[in-house]
Amino acid sequence: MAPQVTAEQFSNLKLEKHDDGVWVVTLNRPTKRNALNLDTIEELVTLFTNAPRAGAKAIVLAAEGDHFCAGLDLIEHHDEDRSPADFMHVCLRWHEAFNKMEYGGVPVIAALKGAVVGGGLELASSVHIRVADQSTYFALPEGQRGLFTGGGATIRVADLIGKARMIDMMLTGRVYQGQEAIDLGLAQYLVEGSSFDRALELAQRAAANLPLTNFAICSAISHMQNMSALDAAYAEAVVAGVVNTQPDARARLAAFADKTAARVRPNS
Ligand code: 1HE
Repeated sequence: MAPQVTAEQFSNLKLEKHDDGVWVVTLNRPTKRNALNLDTIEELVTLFTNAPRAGAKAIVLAAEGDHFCAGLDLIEHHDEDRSPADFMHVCLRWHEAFNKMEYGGVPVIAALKGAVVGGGLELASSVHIRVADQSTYFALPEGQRGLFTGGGATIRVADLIGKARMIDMMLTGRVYQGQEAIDLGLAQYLVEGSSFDRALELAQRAAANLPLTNFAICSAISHMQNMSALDAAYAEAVVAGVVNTQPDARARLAAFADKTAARVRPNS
């Protein structure tokens, strides 16, 4: 049976489901700059574990307030005075949430603004498309806080911008923003207006693809990056065997053949 996902299940996230299958998930601790406490991480695990089988066709990850996410809840971390083992388990829950996002097969598009820092950048780097606005800035302040990344930055941020830049960000507190951040790969879009509006538009476009195709795009590519080239090529052939013969694709192929389907054209 398909799992039920309802807005009432969450208190640190807002959930809005649109008729076209686009879900808007909003980080909802603006007074704490959307810092990630353990409750929020557990809500992200629940949401992103169940969303693929609950009918989500694309998800916009947005944020209340002026900042996308201030990373680890430093106050909770200070108050809890965790043991090494406790914090290791906290990090494993972060990985659970972020892996569900990256490997879940549903396109996730982040509408960034303000601070995307520390664990906030780890969260953002787990989604498939990042849209930045003019206020967005990226940093890894762990170095200055006496901490280290624990939510996947060593894998995903290093993958986006390279290890040398990541090390520099952590050692010196370097901040990236604007076109430079885009050029480095921290986000794919930079907008003049609202990152949310553009993220929603992109989500709507992605939601119009066949779900099985999106599943492959938003799961298989990440898995294949973890494989040897030989195994990845094999897996690609198997995935394409399933996706490219799906019955639902036949109508789209027929539309191309009878010339009713849109052609690919350069941007005007
Ligand atoms: C927080 C947090 C937080 C704000 N944990 N409560 N991340 C950082 O090192 C970033 C820390 N935050 C900041 O640098 C700034 O707060 C911001 C640049 C994000 C926003 O600045 P501003 O001036 O708008 O807000 P503020 O006055 O600093 O904070 C407003 C409130 O949010 C205040 O709470 P209040 O109850 O006193 O009103 C802050 O305490 C609270 N707040 N950020 C808890 N992060 C798996 S390992 C991951 C490791 C990391 O992520 S380390 C990086 C942590």
